[in-house]
Amino acid sequence: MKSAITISLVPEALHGPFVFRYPLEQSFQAAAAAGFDAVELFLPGPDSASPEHILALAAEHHLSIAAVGTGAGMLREGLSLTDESPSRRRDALAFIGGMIDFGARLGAPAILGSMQGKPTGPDAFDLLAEVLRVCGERAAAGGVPFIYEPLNRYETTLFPRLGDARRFLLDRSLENIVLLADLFHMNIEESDLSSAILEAGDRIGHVHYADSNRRAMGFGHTDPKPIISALHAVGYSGYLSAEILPLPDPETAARQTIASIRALI
Ligand code: LER
Ligand code: MN
Repeated sequence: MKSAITISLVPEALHGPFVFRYPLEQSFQAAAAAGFDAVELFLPGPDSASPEHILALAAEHHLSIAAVGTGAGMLREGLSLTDESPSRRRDALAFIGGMIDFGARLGAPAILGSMQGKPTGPDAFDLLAEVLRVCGERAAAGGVPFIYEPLNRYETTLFPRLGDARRFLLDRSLENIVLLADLFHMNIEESDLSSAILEAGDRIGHVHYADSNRRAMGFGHTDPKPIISALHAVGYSGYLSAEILPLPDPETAARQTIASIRALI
C-alpha cells in the first residue's frame, strides 16, 4: 500500500477535509517533505491547472497523482449527476467528464463523491446506474478506473455502505468502477470496518485514510490495525490517502498520517 495526501485549491472548500491548501508548487513541496508517495488533487475544475504543469511538479518532487476529486462541481455550481432536471444532469455529466479526462492525462482516476447528489425520486438508483456506466466507459477510454464513493447518510441518499454499493455494481453489471473506502464515512455507517472491507473485497480501489473524527489516523478512536489487515487480506495495494482535516495544522496532520502508515505497513 502507498501513501497519499490531499491538496485543495478550491476556496469554497475552506472547511473541507483537505490538508495542504497552499499554491500548487508549495503543496507538492510540503507533501514530498512529509514523505508521501502521492497527492490527491481537489481542484476547482478540469481547466484550473494544466496537466503538463502538474506532471512536471510531480516529477520534480517524486510524487504520483493518486486521484482527482470532483466535489467542486457540487460545491461551486450545485451540480449533481442525479439532479431531477435533465439539463442540470447534462451539465453535471459534462463537468465530471472533463474531470475524468483531466485525471486520465495524469494517470489518475476521478472520484464520484458529493456529485452523486441526494436524490429522493423513484428513479434515483436508475439514474446512478446510468451515470456510472457512462463514467466507467469514459474512464476506460483514458486507461483509468472510475471511483464511486459511498458517503454517510448526511451526504447522500444513495449508498452509505460499501457492501450494498458492491452488490449494486454487480447487479447492474457496471464495469471499470471501483469503490472508495472512506474510513470516516464507514465509521458512521458500517457495523464493523474490517468486515465491510472484507465484504467489498477486490472491488475496493481507493481508501480515504481518516480517523473517526476525520482527523489524522491516531487523533481519534479508530483502531487501524484490523483495517490494514483486512485490506491486505483482500489484496489491496492502492493508496491510503489522507482526506482529513488539517488539524492542529497541516504539517502535524501530515506527519501523524505518515507515522501511522509507516507503523502498520
Ligand atoms: C469526498 O471524498 C468525501 O468524503 C465527502 O465527504 C465530501 O463531501
Ligand atoms: Mn472521502
